[in-house]
Amino acid sequence: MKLYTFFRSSASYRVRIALNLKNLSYDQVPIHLRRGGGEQFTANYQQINAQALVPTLEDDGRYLIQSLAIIEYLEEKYPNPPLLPKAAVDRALVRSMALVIACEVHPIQNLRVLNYIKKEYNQTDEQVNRWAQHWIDLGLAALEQMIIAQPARGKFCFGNTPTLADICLVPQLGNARRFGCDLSQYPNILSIEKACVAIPAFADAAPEKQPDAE
Ligand SMILES: N[C@@H](CCC(=O)N[C@@H](CS)C(=O)NCC(=O)O)C(=O)O
Repeated sequence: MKLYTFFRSSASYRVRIALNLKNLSYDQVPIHLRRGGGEQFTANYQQINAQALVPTLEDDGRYLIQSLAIIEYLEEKYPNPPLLPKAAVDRALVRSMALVIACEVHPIQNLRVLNYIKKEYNQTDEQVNRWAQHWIDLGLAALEQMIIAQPARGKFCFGNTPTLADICLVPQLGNARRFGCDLSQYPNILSIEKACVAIPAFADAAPEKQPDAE
């Protein structure tokens, strides 16, 4: 398998964690999101990812996009270790936690959205950062409550093994720090992060450990 990735991309980071948790080997193809106006916009890359976003996973000559679709694909093809719990209701809960990050938070603090706000609406870096902080905080506050309220409290977002929810959470915390969010308001999230980064699959997927890290 080949993963088209950027070290600092949190969506790519999710897929790296999932591949590592499932002990799957893969090659990385770095796509630099800023260099030369952004390598994601080259015609070659847009042929495999019409959205001009990373990640893309190449497997058996097929190109898969959207990190959650890629992770669900890996889950179906390589079910062990599972990244979702067994009961349908628990799976829905874990997916909902993942989607708080992947649908409500991440898309509106993404590079192209921030660039658009900055240029089209003449916002300063500080104003753009405040926008990102606002949406990240709203999502993390909800997630902290969901973690406290859920029936399978354990070391991770759900229970005592990492799931799709943790895979989305950890990369988002990196973004949150980059935008200067105060994470001390989320003690449960922070303790889950600590449990996650103690696992090599998470630690090895970190941006600073990637071959294209700067
Ligand atoms: N929902 C997509 C999001 C992908 C995404 O937004 N990727 C970002 C990096 S984390 C990107 O490629 N940004 C490039 C840009 O904004 O131009 C997924 O989960 O794969």
